[in-house]
Amino acid sequence: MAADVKAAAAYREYNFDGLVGPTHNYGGLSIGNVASMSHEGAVSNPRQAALEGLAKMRFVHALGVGQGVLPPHERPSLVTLRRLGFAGSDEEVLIQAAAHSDDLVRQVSSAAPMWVANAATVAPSCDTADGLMHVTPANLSELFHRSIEAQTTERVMRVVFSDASKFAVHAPLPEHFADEGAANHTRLAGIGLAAVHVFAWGRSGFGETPLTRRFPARQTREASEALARLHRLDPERVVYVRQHPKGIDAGAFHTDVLAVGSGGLLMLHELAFSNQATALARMRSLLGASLRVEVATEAEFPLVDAIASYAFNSQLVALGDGSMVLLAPEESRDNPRARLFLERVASLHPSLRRIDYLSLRQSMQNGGGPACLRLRFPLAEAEVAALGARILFSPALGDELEAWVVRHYRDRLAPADLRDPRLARESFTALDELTRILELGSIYDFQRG
Ligand code: SUG
Repeated sequence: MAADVKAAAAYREYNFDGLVGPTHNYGGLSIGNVASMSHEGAVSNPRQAALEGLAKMRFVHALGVGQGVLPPHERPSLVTLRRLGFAGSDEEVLIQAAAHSDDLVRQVSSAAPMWVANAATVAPSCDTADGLMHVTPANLSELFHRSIEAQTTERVMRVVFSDASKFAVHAPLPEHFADEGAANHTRLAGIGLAAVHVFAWGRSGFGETPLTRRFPARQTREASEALARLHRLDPERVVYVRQHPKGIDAGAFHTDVLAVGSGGLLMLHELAFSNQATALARMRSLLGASLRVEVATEAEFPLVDAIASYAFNSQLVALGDGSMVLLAPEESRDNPRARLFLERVASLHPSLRRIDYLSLRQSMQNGGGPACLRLRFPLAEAEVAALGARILFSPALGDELEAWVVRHYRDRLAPADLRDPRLARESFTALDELTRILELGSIYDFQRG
């Protein structure tokens, strides 16, 4: 283990962000996600959404932090409609589905794959028993519009992490083991100590009376346990913790709505986890003094403000010199309680060099903040060299992607527009071109005949 710990210093964190797709819209599809529910039916601006996401990637890259990009999925998902019995040409399939149910068309048109914190769970090779980096695409089986993401995610992961001597890409878990990916997983690491993996879950998959009253819990405990096993993590350095039912009922459908951690710093709300004191004691016993924990009490920072502002959905990014920057959504600058809390944490941690506030309004209105838009991969240099496709961000790639967005994306989309076969055609044309820009090959069903 000591050798592994030493090697961990040679790893660099890459944040892979999901590119927003051309059908970004407000479908009101996510029960328990307050922003999604309250923006149902609003007119969206897919072009602005994608440009906001690219501006974030550019910003993080300019900080000297590793940055990658993951593609949107094809939407509308005609392959899903065909599985449901709609037949004929692409146009006929969509028209028939629209005549049958507007709701179904919204479900298969969501651009939700942009929130790649839910795409998969990752274990870096320095933490695994076989020395491979492990990644498991999330089945997202709790909500229909997200359950149709896993197959494309797996295809993308198999292109990017194709080198089997370095990477293990697993199949998504069986659907009953509802899994929402890295949004419920935190890797903490102190200096000179092996990392600790914290897996949070909201319910058991096997016959438990729900503890939440208002909203469903998404992640199952059994999925978290399976991920730790599949990823060959040291069971002694895994901590399981239950999402607090009160937090879920207030709108914290994923752990990253009430907690964020990186390296030796963990920030969380007192209602993030139900057995919080025990879980924190275990983390402290594993990481010793190198773990710093900042808890916001309900009195200091009420749940309602935490969820509206998404302050805990900030990204904590490590700079090369060991200091960190906190990337928060603008909504937490504008919420006085959120801002005070973040400033308090920064004042106590000199290594937290600054707080930057990012404009991500389009994504935020669907409940997706900075942390939702990214999936973290700590990678060794040789692993970076082995990545497939052209997915590492550079200013030149950013320019190309921005021009591509401006060429193809609409600046106004109402839910009724999703019925329009022209939107589907525009999207597929754009995505076909994107696979050439990102050198991904034929990952989409419409390219595979
Ligand atoms: O699964 N919203 C996503 C937001 C995911 C946020 N991710 C993290 N917390 N990591 C969800 O609820 C809304 C789609 C709509 O309503 O149109 C949506 O799917």
